[in-house]
Amino acid sequence: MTTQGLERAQQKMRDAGVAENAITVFTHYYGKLAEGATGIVPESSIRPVTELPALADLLAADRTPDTEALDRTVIIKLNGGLGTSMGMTKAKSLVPVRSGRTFLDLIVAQVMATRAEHGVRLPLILMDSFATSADTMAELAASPALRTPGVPLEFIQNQEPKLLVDDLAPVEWPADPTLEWCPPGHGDLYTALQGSGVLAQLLAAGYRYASVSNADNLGAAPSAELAAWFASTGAPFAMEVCERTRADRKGGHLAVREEDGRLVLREKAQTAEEDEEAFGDIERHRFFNTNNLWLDLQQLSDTLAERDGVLGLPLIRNRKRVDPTDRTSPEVYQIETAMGAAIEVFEGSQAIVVPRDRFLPVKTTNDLLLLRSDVYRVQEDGTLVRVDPTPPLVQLAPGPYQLIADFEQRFPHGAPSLREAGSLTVEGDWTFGHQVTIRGDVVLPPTDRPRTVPAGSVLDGHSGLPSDDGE
Ligand code: UPG
Repeated sequence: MTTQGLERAQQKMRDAGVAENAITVFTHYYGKLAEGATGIVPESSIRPVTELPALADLLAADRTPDTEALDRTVIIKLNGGLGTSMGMTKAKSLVPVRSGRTFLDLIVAQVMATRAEHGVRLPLILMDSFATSADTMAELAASPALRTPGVPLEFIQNQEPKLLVDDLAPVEWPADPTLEWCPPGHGDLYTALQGSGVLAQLLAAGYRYASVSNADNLGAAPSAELAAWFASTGAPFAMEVCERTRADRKGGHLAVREEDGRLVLREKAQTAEEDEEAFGDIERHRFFNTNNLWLDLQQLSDTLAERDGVLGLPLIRNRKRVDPTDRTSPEVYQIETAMGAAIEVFEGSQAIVVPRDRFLPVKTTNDLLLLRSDVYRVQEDGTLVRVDPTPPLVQLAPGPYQLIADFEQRFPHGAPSLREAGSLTVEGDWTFGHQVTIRGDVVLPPTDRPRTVPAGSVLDGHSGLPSDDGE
């Protein structure tokens, strides 16, 4: 039954023109899935990571970074996701962050500024998907100076068939055949780099290192210090981690595998129900993956060659409906892998604790509001500086604010001033007028009709409700 399912899936991939190395990788994971693998990493199989080197200490001990390593580095941004949790139909990186400048504009500014400062080549390459490529390339056409000779601006990640939970056959969904496919998660980076030929191209052009990060993390600016550190270690792979805080409920954490003492990454999706408490224990598992990674491209290429293109990252089995909006549609598995999980694959992988400002992810409209507010200042070089040492906690009601279009409508004049806020909790449907200021802890209560926070209001924890302008 499953052999037939596998053959049909492989054929479907060939017919769609998927690269052979991606079909080999898919076949590996299909085998794991058919054997009943769940990808779960039990708490009993790992122990906490207690000590790691910190960038801050290295810098204190060190000198001005040598820029030789940076000149052999390429910047890769993961840009394949659509921001579906924010209701987007294009890449999240195309959302305006500040003064009409998008994530992508700021990423380009960061790269150009670093090139100018250090006199380095520093190509920018995006890992796009079929869903994000056209829009992203259209936007980048406005920055011709970004191009680096001999290096493409993007490579496209693979796609694979969703598999029926019942018999692991590729699902058929004639109502919308595009829903029969899914991306294999960002662990596909390695397969896509190899299959697209970009890995070989970069090595041939004399590049040795890649600094990879999520396009939605504007904190991951190019770093000469980290490039120099990574090159000096000779390690094949390094992960930038941050100390977890109570706010970090999502994201994978680092651990040591009991069996062989290797560093491993455990994602939420790989945690058994009975281990959820341990997963969330930030004193036990102190470090989380920022998804800012450093790769030695030569060692990556050698390892891929040795293993027929299969790094063997741990599988993430994602159970969904073929049409996520239709609860009666068949249940499917999507086989995924996480890019950071490669930490366990390479002998001698490293992890380094970086300051929190290298991790500025935008996963929700709460994050976006904060980034758009006066809590952050945009610098000439495209980086964001936090002006307020303790940023407020923003919690917007999912109904009116979760989807980006609804969110934009309710903040037509941009974000309110949040510099003096402790927290902003919006429980109802409130539209914010021009130049609203939030101080202390403010809760806007549920509403029975859409309401307005009048222009120029100053709300503080004690002032009560804004006087509605009657809309
Ligand atoms: N992405 C792709 N292709 C995919 C899936 C995702 O390009 O197939 C991109 C996506 O556009 C985004 C980035 O990858 O820019 C991250 O994707 P996301 O789904 O937001 O990742 P998370 O689930 O947040 O988790 C990653 C790591 C986790 C880490 C966290 C930090 O897996 O270990 O803690 O990022 O934000």
